[in-house]
Amino acid sequence: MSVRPSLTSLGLLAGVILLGACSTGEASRPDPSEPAILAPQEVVVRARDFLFEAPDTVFSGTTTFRLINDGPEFHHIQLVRLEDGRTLDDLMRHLAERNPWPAWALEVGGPNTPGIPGEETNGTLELQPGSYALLCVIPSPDGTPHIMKGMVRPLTVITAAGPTAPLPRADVVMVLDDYSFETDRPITAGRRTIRVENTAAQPHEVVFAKLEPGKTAMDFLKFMENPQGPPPGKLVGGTSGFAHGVANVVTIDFEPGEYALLCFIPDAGDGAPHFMHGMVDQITVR
Ligand SMILES: [Cu+2]
Repeated sequence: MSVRPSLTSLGLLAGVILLGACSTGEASRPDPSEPAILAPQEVVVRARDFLFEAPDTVFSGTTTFRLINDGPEFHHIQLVRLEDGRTLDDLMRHLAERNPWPAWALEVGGPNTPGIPGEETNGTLELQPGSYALLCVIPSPDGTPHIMKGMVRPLTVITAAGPTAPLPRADVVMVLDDYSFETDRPITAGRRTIRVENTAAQPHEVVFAKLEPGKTAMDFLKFMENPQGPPPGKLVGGTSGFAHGVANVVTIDFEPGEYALLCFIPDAGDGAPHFMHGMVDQITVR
């Protein structure tokens, strides 16, 4: 089946810091005159070859997905919002008939794969009430995307009763475009929260890989194509593909060193992964 660009993407991502609830230590009564400190809803998803363990229904509003990968293959959550009353069955039928990716399945991101099975990544985004699907479009070594091995799961989002949290405050804002990653300031060592936006018409993602000393982003890409010898880097987090107008917030523990930034989304024009169009970058974290 012809899975469109983001379906052959390899996404990745890491931990998100939540707004912690304020603890007074005393059994004090909430003061209605003070605004409540709201934390995002947290949804834990476990992935393994080849399925998701996840709730069927969650509330709308700001939601942190924590993805734990039990492996052994890499797995991410490519979240899509199904519009116009469409269902996951509709999407799978549409793709099985080799149609192009439908406009009614909007990519909204989600955490990309933890670097090593057993590790965890996070991604925070705003969910609107409606019908969603969790997909894993990372390919197996045999080239078959996991979505074709049954790694799909529906998710129903119902309206939250009260107010919901804002997106977590970001240390750095990153803007994705055709075909670039721009940040408003350098990413420094430590646990950093990054708000990622997409200003392009087509979906993009950002995948972070911590490079081994002396290795480059190109070394990492070559290894992904043909894994031989010791890995030149390690996937540490990022977003899955998301459309224009969507924001994802990710938190990653950055160590000093070199990092590769990668987008694997297939191009809307020629189908080549975006890194082939130059959407690959290397940054130094100090
Ligand atoms: Cu891209």
